[in-house]
Amino acid sequence: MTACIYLLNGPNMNLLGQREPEIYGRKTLADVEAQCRAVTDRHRIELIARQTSAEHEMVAWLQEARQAAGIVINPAAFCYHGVAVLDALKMCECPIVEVHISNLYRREEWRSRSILAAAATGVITGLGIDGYRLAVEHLVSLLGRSGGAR
Ligand code: CA2
Repeated sequence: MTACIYLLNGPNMNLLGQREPEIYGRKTLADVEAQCRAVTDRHRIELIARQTSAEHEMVAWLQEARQAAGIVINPAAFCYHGVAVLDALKMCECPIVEVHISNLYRREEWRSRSILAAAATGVITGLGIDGYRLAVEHLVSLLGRSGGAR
């Protein structure tokens, strides 16, 4: 069976590259996906990339991803109030990397209080869109080591 990594983005991330470029840069979500897919293709891993602004949809995708090889998620604003997303993340059996494009610790204090971070295996924040690719590379390396256990 082909291993599969989920790349999930939360509310408003469809506008990446079009809004607040001074914070989030000018690359789009399609660019993010292409960079991640370049890694997964090289390792013959399937990449499922999705974005939603609806919490129930994110929850459904996390349930679907429970036994994937790994999840890379930029939950965006869900990380501040998405209790249903938190519960769904806790049900996942695979490693999870929470990614934020901006450095949450250099911004408003409230932005650094992700309620989801404790459910993630690790968090990457402030490395721009490179963070997504690095997260995928990490998940791929885990697969090589142990078959993807958390
Ligand atoms: O830095 C990140 O990746 C964020 O997760 C982006 C979220 C923000 O709420 C977090 O604090 C940090 C979403 C920002 C608003 O949506 C935008 C999406 C694309 C471009 C500009 C804004």
